[in-house]
Amino acid sequence: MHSDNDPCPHILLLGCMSSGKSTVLNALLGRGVFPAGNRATTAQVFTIVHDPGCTGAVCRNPTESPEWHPLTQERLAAYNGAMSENTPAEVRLCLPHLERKRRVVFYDTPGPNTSKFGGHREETYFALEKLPLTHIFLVLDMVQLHTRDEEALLKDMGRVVSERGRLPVLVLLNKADVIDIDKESVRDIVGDASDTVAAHLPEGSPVDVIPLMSKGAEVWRRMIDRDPLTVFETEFGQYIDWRLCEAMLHEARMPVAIRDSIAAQLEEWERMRKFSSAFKSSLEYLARRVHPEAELINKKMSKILDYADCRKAVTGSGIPALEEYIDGLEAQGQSA
Ligand SMILES: Nc1nc2c(ncn2[C@@H]2O[C@H](COP(=O)(O)OP(=O)(O)OP(=O)(O)O)[C@@H](O)[C@H]2O)c(=O)[nH]1
Ligand SMILES: [Mg+2]
Repeated sequence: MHSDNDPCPHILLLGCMSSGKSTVLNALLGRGVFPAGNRATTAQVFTIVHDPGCTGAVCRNPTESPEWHPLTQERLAAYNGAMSENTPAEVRLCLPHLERKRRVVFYDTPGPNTSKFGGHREETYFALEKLPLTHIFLVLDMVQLHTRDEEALLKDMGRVVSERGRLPVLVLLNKADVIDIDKESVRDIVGDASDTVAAHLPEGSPVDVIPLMSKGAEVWRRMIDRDPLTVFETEFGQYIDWRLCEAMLHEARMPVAIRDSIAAQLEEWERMRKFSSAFKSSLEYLARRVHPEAELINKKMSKILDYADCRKAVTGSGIPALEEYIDGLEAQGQSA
C-alpha cells in the first residue's frame, strides 16, 4: 500500500508519556480514534498514512491478518499492545485539513518513560533509530517541562539525530490551555523549550516551535461535526482565552507566511462571531417583543453561533498552523 521509500514526509511523533502525541493525531483527523488517556496509553508504534486519494479510513494489524477494516476507536484499542514487536499496526486515511495532494506518513509512538511497561521504550527507540524518517515532531507537555524523563529522551534524540544526519525537529508545545496568561509568559516558555531542545541537537539544527491546544482542537472539531462528547470533553470545550491564542500565534517559531495566514483566519472568524452575536441579540429582542415564534428561530440560530466560536477556537488552537506547516514540508533529507 505504501513503501518506506515513498518520497514524502515520514514524521515521527516523539515525546514522553501523556504529552499528547495521539491527541495531536485525533485533532488532525477531527475524531477520537487514536487511544489517548492520562496513563501510558499507546503501547506500540502505529503507522498512519495520510493519502489524499483515500475515501474511507481503514486500519489493520499485520500481526493478526493482512486484511483492512473500517477505522474505529474500538479496533485501534484492540490492536494497541496486540502487535508483534516492531510490527506497527497500520492506518490509512485522509486528513481532511491537509491541502497538499501528497502522502504523509506519521508514526505514533509510546511514551518511552513508563516504568511499568519496558516494551514501550523498545518500540519507541526502534522507531527513532530504524524507521525511514524525514522529520521529528517532538511533543512536549507544557505542564511537565524539564523532567528527568524529558531530559533523557532529548539526549537520546540528539544522539540519534547526530548519527542519522539531517532530521529537522519541530517542537509541539502541547497543553497550552493550562497556561495562565496573566501570570506566565508564552514567549519565555517557547524560548526556553526551543533553547533546551537545540542544546541537545547538532550545532545549527533548525528547531521550530508551535504551541498547541490539541485536545481543544479535537473537541471543537468534533463539536462542529456533532460528534457525541463525554461530559468531561463538553466541559473542556467551553473555555478558551483568546489572549492566549494571540500569544501562541505571535510566539510560535514557524514560517511568517503561516503566521499571517492564521492571523487572517482568526480575524475572519472574529468577524463572524460578532456578526452572529449581533444577529442573536436581534432575534432575542424579536422573541421578547414582537414575534412569538422568534424563540424557535433563535434556538436554531444558537447552533450557528456555536459554530463561529468553534471555528475561531480551532483556528487559535495551533492545529491549523501545524497543518500548514505539514503542507510546507519537503521530504528531502530522508535518511535510512
Ligand atoms: N489540557 C490538555 N490536555 C491534553 C491536551 N492534549 C492531550 N491532553 C490530554 O493528555 C492526556 C494524554 O494524551 P495522549 O494523547 O494519550 O498522550 P500520548 O503522548 O499519546 O501518551 P502515550 O501514548 O501514553 O505516550 C489525555 O488525557 C489527553 O486528553 C491539551 O492540549 N490540553
Ligand atoms: Mg499515545
